Amino acid sequence: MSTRRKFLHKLGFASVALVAAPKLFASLPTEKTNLPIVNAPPIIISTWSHGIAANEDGMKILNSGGKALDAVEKAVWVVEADENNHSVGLGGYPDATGRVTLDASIMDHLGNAGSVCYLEEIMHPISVARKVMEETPHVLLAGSGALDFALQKGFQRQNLLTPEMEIAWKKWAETSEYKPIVNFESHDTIGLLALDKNGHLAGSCTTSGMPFKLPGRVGDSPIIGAGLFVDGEVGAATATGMGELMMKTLGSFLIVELMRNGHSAQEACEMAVKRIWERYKNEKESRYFQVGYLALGKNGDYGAYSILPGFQYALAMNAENKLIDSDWLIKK
Ligand code: SD4
Repeated sequence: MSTRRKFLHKLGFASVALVAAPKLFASLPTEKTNLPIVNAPPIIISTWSHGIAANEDGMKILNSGGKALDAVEKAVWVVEADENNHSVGLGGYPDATGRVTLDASIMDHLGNAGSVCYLEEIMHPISVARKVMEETPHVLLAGSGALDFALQKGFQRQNLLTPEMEIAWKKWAETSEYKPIVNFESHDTIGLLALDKNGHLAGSCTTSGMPFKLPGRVGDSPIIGAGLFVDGEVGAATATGMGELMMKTLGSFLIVELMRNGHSAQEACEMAVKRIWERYKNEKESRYFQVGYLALGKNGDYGAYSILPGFQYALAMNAENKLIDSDWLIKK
């Protein structure tokens, strides 16, 4: 190629870059900051019926002018500490070997993130995740390293396997049939999103994962972008259900990106659910696949959608806190 042609060639690229620039800038987060308010903060949205109690605690913080980050951490404590909830913290189902292992993540409006996975013997993994976010240069600590870190930070070690869950595990162990299928009626991970009076978003997600999972299995909840994603300029999303499906599609990240590109929170949840279904519907056990997504925009727009019926979420705003049945995809 002649020098002149090389020059023109380069110039060609330069002009393409200039033409493309407005498009690139159009997708920058700042474009979303002036969206009209749909619902005024404070708002909290969370998964399942236990979300009602969690929202209530979180709203006490937000109504008194507290931060979304504090609300999303403290709100889920009530569920982590509830031994009657069998998918989160104390009283969670153990893995196939009888060990209760926990996954949790937290994000703030600045894009800071912290998470823990395969953590044992700590009742509030969400608070360990927050410490990872605020007091280490890392995002995710796993297993014994996460436990050592928690103990160093003053968390107390405690047995999380309740007598009831021990009996359930022993009964299961008689046949030890392992199916990585989550029945949609037995989900109860908590994912919770909050928008505070300053317009700041935050999110949290905490779980003991799938009952009798293979030892070492980690789900979507501690994976940033899968079980939780927050972009303070756009919106936040969280997930419950069969974690492998969210992990393979990075569903929470996808929802926030769809919102960034102009979709409502509801549309974004629906598109992320459809993405899963279109790709995995032909798998053998797909009739059992359940995923529920929640989304909350910086402007107070919210959405929820699941693959199968049965997903419920708790919405607190305008001095109300109510349980709502989500819409779903497979209607037949
Ligand atoms: C997981 N997503 O570990 C979690 C399970 C769940 O309600 O949401 N259960 O795959």
